[in-house]
Amino acid sequence: MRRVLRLASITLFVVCLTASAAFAMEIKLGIVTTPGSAQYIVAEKFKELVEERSGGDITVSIFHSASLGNETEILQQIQMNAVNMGVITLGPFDAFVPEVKVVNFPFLFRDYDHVSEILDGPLGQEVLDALEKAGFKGLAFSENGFRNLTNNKRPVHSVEDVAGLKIRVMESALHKELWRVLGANPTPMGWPIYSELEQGVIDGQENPVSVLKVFKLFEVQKYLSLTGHVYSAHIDVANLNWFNGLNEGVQTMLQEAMYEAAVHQRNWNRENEAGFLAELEREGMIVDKDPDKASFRAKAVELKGMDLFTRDPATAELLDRFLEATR
Ligand code: EAX
Repeated sequence: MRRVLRLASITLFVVCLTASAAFAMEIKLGIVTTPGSAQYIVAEKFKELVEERSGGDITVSIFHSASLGNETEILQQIQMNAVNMGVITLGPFDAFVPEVKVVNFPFLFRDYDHVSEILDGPLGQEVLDALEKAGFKGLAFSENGFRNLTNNKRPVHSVEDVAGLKIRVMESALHKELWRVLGANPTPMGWPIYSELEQGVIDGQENPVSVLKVFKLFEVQKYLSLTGHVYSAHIDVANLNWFNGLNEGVQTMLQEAMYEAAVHQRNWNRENEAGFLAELEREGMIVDKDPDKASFRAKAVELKGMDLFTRDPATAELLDRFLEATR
């Protein structure tokens, strides 16, 4: 009987192997930005690793440059599994899962090492797990980096200089409230925003230096202040049911490949940031490298007591623990 069972299990093993060799799958992955961008670098590395590790059985198709719509629309398509995966800026996740916004709390992290320590640890994992409520499997955090203010009206050194500036913000309640509290006139808009800046529909915007460089915003923005007010992550996600329906070996492979792709991209961003900044200066941007961050911070902390963070108890509680851990 033992032998029969053993034989049966070997046969099963061989059948499974054969089945997996014949297994072919296309993963559709959506991003809003263009080749060369932070999100694209994650997507490209993920594709390379998955195709290599699956011996070509799994292919990854990258839908980029907003061919699927803006980031909110891509998230909706991932929820319906019309698209399986995405590398999406954290801002637009607000509307789907309130807790996620704690990562965008202003002046939360000291520097990039601090970011990795927290987001690769248990608190980061809690944020990824919270996404399941909205039907997303959170796989990893990649990044745009620390966001900085640019505008065409005047140099901004302290928060008083922000008064009345018409600033484009991401489609996120947190970003809108933040810029209102800082004294600006915030206008939520999806990405891209080059022509709105060029036409002067808005005075300014805020993004990490990699974005200013890759999207040539230096052509349409004069003043840059290194405010570093919000750490801008992407969350690398999949449709939860689709992901859970894959066999365990494939799940592990995808999870590992996405984490490695994310770390690869974060390193790219961090290693290149000083070079990008030098290029922005060469292109003629007037850079304030040491703005009065304390003046920004003093106003930005008001967000903690606002509806945005107090309305949902889980969000308020998670923010407290993030603030405690990053103090
Ligand atoms: O990745 O919308 C934004 O400002 C994002 O940072 C943009 O998608 C660049």
